[in-house]
Amino acid sequence: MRILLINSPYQFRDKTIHRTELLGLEYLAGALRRDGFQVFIYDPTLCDAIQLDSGLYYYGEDAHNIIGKIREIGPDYVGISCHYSFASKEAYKIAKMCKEINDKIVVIMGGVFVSVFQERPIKECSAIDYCLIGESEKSFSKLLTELPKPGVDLAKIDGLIYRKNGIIIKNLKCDFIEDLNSLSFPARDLVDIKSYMRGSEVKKLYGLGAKPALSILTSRACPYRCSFCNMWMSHGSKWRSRSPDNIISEIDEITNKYSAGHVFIMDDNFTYSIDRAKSICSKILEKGIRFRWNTPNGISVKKIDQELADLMKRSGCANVCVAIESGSEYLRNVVMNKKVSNNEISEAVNCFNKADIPVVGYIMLGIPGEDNEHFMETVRFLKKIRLTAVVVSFAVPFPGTQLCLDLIGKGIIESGDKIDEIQDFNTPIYSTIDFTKDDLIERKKIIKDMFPSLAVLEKLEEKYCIL
Ligand code: B12
Ligand code: SF4
Repeated sequence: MRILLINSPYQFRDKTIHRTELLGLEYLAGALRRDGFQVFIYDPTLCDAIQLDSGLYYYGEDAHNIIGKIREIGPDYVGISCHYSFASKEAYKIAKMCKEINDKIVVIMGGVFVSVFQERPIKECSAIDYCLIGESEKSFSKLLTELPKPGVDLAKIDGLIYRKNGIIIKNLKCDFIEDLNSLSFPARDLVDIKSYMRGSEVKKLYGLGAKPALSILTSRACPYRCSFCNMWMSHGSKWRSRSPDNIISEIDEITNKYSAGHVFIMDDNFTYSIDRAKSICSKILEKGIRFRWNTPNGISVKKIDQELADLMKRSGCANVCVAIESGSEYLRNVVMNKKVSNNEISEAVNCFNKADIPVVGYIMLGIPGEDNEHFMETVRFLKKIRLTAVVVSFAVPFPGTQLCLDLIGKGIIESGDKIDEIQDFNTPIYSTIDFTKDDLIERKKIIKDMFPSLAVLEKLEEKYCIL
């Protein structure tokens, strides 16, 4: 059986190159290959963006090339990965192309967009045969094994969405992989890995600029439930970890076989277990693996101590991103449910400062209930702690989140479909009771102007990085 996994092209207003490897597809490919399937990965976004008449940029190859590639591979099954609303229309086009090429091709869609919107893609696109919710290494393999069997019972497949007699049926997603060490490493040999590594060089993503970079996941999921976060819909609510030895073997592979000099740790909550984080850093030192790393997805600052910060530094950490969100404890903890005090944040930032690790603070504006006094609390707090730079975002009401429910409750948005309006991340998609969209944009600028741009990280990397 030939399985083709395709990443969705997308349209976006920003002309930025986001080329980091697709860990989700590489993990799926690794799992399917181990289970005996012949797997191919195709990422049509690995080309220059084209400006459309609408002013948006199209990130993807043209239909002719995509059709040519699908024909060339001749798959029995096509798995389309779609993470974002702004990629969904292009994902549907690929599903239709598959059916036009050969209506026997079975089309399956997965990724964060499916995990969040669940039945919506299969309702909106008749060319999609199946959707799988959330982490899918096990469920995808099971689906491919079961489908050819006569009298197959689809009700057994975890997180599957399918049609039966014209009705759409959704199986609950319950089964998450407990032993992450049992997974194959991402199948980096099935993609043009150098293109992703070059992408990282070109974009100088996340302040790690000097060397080709790859990504790694040392754990999955996060047990917290911040009001704006929907990661539990993809990866569940139980934090699951790989063992330090398993992680070190992959880092060894990334740095030796693929010659990456930088590693992005993409976990949802890398520092959930401080002892585990220390043990990973100690193992890197013990094995003498030399590379630079950082945590662009942000880390939780609960329980950070000086020993961890020092170990991070010595093992090659070039900078950290910490999730602060707001200087108002009321907003951060009561409204956003983050449960992190200003004191914990200040102490963690101090530990990183002492270890000479530059710290980027993530700030969020547009949370319902935020007024000017809360905003000023944020400004005052940011003046008190020693951050190197900040990233300021506008809150996005992802369906399934408390934030989305709160905004619907207050009559600010009508439904979770509001995120369909996102075409860039510099424009808020709603006004709050206290702030218009322009007020929010102005406040973002006030905070950004308090700090140097992220480019400062590249200079600091060269100045401070010991490896
Ligand atoms: C790495 C990453 C990126 C990378 C690459 C993304 C990519 N295409 O893989 C970069 C830096 C480019 C990126 C950019 C953005 N990202 Co991003 N990113 C992530 C991050 C941190 C990790 C993704 C990952 O590798 N996960 C680990 C793998 C194992 O999980 P996975 O990808 O979900 O794949 C599993 C399942 O989804 C499923 N699956 C996936 N594909 C398929 C396909 C089929 C057929 C099947 C059956 C199953 C399936 O099985 C996989 C294996 O278990 C996630 C957060 C997260 N923890 O997932 C955010 C996340 C996906 N990003 C997000 C966002 C918003 C963005 C940006 C829009 C941010 C911005 N401000 O610009 C941009 C988008 C620009 C773009 N289109 O490139 C959101 C999406 C939110 C949503 N839709 O609800 C997330 C969830 C973070 C968040 N909570 O806000 N991102
Ligand atoms: S700590 Fe991060 S991953 Fe966990 S719920 Fe909050 S935002 Fe989501």
